[in-house]
Amino acid sequence: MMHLDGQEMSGAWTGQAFSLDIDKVLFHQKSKYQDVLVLKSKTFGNVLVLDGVIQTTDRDEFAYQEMLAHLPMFSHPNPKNVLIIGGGDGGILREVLKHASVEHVVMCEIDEMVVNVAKEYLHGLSSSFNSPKLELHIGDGFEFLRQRKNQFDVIITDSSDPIGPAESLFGSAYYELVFDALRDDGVLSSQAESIWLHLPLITKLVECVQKIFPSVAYASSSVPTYPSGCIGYLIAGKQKKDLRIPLRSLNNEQCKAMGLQFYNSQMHSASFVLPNFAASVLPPT
Ligand code: SPD
Repeated sequence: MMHLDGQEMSGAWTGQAFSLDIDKVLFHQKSKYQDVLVLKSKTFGNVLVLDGVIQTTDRDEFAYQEMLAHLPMFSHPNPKNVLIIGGGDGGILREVLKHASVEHVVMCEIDEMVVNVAKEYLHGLSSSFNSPKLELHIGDGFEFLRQRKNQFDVIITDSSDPIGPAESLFGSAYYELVFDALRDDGVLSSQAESIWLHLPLITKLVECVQKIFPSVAYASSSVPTYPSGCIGYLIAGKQKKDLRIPLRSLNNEQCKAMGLQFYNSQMHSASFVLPNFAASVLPPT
């Protein structure tokens, strides 16, 4: 639970707490689904906290948004139709729209309050909500997927942790729906927790997705304000291929033109290289 004094504690990472020096509370209300809090911090800008857990901060948001979005986008030959499940702060949308091939982005976010506070307090993240390419649905991502078959090139699950509204997005029933909603060469990415804290959960997730998708890989990157300072990304494809090698490489100029502060082609491949303590536990991919 993120206390108003800036301490983040949770049963999902017992015995440790991350803390931020807080200037003031900008917004605090209970939505239909969760506790929604926006803080102004002294050194990380504005901070979005859902059910007591930091979701994003102005200062380090680009690391997570760029990796979760561009790992699958650069693993697809020509992504035109993209679905974002969750992602209500708008950061993944912003990154997906940097790809000129993208024609249409559907976002299904369960909690309208998250979209509204992002528009009000997280301007860097929410800058793309007025894109004519966006079709925004407020509703349950799991239910939304039931009606979509063979429609998307890339599906990105930008969820909170698997306690609360995002719980249904971590099981095999969800990944079967994602499989059906993707086209034949479709690729997915999902927020997949931290190797320092959640190896049993990640193992279960990888094993479950390997039963459904022929290609699966697990990447990880640093994000200072996530628990233990890192977070993982599950990537899977409907065709057998090496997801570690991006299909399009970027030079420095192209990275600059896309406004990329974290993702580059070397980072793409490197993020799948895991330290021994994690690689020896996770199923081989
Ligand atoms: N432990 C927190 C994980 C949060 C991941 N989702 C963040 C949403 C940012 N767009």
